[in-house]
Amino acid sequence: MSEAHRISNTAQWQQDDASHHLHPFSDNGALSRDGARVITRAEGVRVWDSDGKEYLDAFAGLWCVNLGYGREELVQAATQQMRELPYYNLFFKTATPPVVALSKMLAEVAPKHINHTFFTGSGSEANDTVLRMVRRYWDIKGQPERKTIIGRHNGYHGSTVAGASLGGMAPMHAQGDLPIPGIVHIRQPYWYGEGGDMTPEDFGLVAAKALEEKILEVGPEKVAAFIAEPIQGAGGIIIPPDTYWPEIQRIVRQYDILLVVDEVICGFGRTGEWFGSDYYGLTPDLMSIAKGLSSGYLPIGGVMVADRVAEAFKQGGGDFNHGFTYSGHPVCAAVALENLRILRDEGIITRVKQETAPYLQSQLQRLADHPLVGEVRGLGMLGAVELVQDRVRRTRYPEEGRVGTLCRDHALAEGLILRATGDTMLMSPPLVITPPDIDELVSKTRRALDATWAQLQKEFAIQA
Ligand code: PXG
Repeated sequence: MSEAHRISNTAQWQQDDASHHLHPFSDNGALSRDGARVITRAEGVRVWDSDGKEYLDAFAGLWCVNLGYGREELVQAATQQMRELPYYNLFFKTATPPVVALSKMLAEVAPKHINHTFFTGSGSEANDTVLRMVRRYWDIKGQPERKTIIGRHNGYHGSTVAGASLGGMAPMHAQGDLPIPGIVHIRQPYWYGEGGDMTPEDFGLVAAKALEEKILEVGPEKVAAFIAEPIQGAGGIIIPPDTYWPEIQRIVRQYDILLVVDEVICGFGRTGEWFGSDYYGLTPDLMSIAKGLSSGYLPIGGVMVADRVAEAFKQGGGDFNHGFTYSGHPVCAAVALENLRILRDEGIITRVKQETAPYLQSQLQRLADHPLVGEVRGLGMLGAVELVQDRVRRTRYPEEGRVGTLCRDHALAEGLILRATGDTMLMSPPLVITPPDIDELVSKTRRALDATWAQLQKEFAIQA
């Protein structure tokens, strides 16, 4: 730690932060007044703030620290690569050893028909790359009129112009005249929120058929691709009914449009398989990756490319005029490679599938009888607890997001980090979380729900 950091303290950090730092996805005015929480260190599944308070990080940073914090092997991989070759680019017919090794290893763990990766610095850059690749692919194929990409309402594909446009987050579209032309959206497969009286199976088919309807509306000869997360993460851990993905897969095949699966959250073990596509038996043409690729230790993302698309690029002739200074940064690649090696050699994903995910899901279901809880849903190392005012009618409290924020703050006071999307509490813990940590996670969540419930009862008593 530098001298300046050692003599600093929480109040000073908060003041300097408020004076000089604009935070992502934050109300910076409110944050300046309240003061940011300053996180100073981490180990395993836990982080500590600048006052020494300990938190169980049930959110793995931001859906990304799959291996947990403090893995010395990753520090060593970075240090060694920094010494040997801290930077070189991949343009002008150049490669570096860590990038070659990482590309090979990714091909080994990905579905069989996917054997190439194009590297980026983040998930957003991956999805910007998707847009360029998809359109270039159809150019090469002699169908340049195929330009339109179909995404989903409430999907999240990043915060750059193309990423936010492919995503379907209305508050993001409202800032910056998005989406850009050539991107349209269909409904999400959110049974609890939108399925009404339908069975999940029937609703899954209805939500999938929306893709076919949109393809016919746009004109099949103009549609280039469909992009979706296997399970919507930031949108609220929306797990599609079992009928959804098989029908989507049928539709993209019938109309010969590219299937882009955004694996930024679901990739690298989150579902108990290497990829969400493995879990659902999908055959994507492109997969966006980031986050768990390096467990968040360094920024790296990419687009994994199926053989039919990679071959077109190789045979199609000419340059692909796209890339970043930090495409496949060697230090990030070395860390990602070590991260994947550990995930594989320690059998972490198998343990998730066979032991810890079933345990997490069974324990979470114990929260379903809480008076605040409308639905508990989860899959793999993903869990969501949806808070409602009326459990029978599935109605929410007024001012959507307020109760979720209350609950999140009560959880923080308990020493538990959860994320709230609207009034749904989300968790996505490191894959290395153990059964005793899961017990702690669930009991702290229950205490946060109790405290939120007590507060709401008090408010209603005063109003009555
Ligand atoms: N795709 C998906 C599915 C994501 O979840 C991105 C792409 C973009 O990745 P980068 O590395 O550019 O951030 C993401 C990122 C939230 C939240 O509040 C989620 C993300 C990012 C920021 C906030 O849940 N996911």
